[in-house]
Amino acid sequence: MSEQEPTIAVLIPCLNEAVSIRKVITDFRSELPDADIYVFDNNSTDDTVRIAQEAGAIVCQESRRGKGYVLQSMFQGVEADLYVLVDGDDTYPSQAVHCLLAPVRAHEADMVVGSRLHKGTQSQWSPLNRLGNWFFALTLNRFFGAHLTDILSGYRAFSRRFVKGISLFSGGFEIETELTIKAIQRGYRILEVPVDLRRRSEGSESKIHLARDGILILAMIMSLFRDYKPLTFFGIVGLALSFVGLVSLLFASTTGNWTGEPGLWLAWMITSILVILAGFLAVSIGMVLHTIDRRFQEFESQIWSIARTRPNLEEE
Ligand SMILES: Nc1nc2c(ncn2[C@@H]2O[C@H](COP(=O)(O)OP(=O)(O)OP(=O)(O)O)[C@@H](O)[C@H]2O)c(=O)[nH]1
Ligand SMILES: [Mg+2]
Repeated sequence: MSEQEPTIAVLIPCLNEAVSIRKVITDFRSELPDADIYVFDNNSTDDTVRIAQEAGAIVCQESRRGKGYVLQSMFQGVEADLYVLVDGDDTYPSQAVHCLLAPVRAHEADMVVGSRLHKGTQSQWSPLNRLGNWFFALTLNRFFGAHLTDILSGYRAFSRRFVKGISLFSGGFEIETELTIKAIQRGYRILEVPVDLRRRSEGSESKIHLARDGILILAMIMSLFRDYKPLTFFGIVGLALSFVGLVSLLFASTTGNWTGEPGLWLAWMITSILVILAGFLAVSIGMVLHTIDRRFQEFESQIWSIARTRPNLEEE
């Protein structure tokens, strides 16, 4: 374990945030004077880059457009002991950074999330944003057995073990969902601390498109549910199909040929049987994927125990 003070990197994804970026950098500099502050830009067309450089941030460019790609680059490219992720739109309170970092410093958590919906918070939401966040948190909690209040927060602190150990593939705003689900599934310790969200300043524009990004977030929850819980996913689909097929078959066989057309009645019976078989097939696929998944988990855990013996991947 290192005797020295841990190094801290503040990571700020930024796209056209000239209105607020100077304040965000200055605020975090005064809270964490020794931290390195990185601004990851995506060819902003305003003065974001110039202002960030003037304010003393290390500015990096990401050619692939999207917050998800930017986070992937940050996690791969930035070296530190502790990491803070925060938006460049000055909607999160910099003073809360110590509460976010404390559990990671104390090795009590791998990811601390600044929750805008935690009990006691007074976040300034639009009603649609509040509803969307509540709905996605509820869906994710149901599917993955978690008890989180804010799965989409852009204000987080991470351990190095987390940042270098997690693999992310999302390109856009579904990245926080991927981050949260993978953290749950891989057994990382997640903590939430309350933070109050502020409104964006006058003249600063949101980059999120509620309908498009909402669909991407929901699709991310569903696809990771299928990947990480295949037996439950395909089991539900399979049982539903078998039930529908069975009801249809019972109806057709008990009422006789109500159509008057022998060909149509036969087609109905055959379709019902095929639907039942499709249900059985779905359950079988779920069982096979579940077994493969379990073997992969063992394989991954063995890889980690080998990796931990190498000094640069050792746990702090
Ligand atoms: N580099 C980069 N940053 C991005 C991109 N899209 C969004 N961001 C940044 O990611 C952060 C979050 O984006 P926001 O538009 O604030 O999204 P949000 O916080 O979910 O929504 P609002 O705060 O309500 O607007 C901001 O700092 C954006 O500038 C992108 O494509 N590239
Ligand atoms: Mg924001």
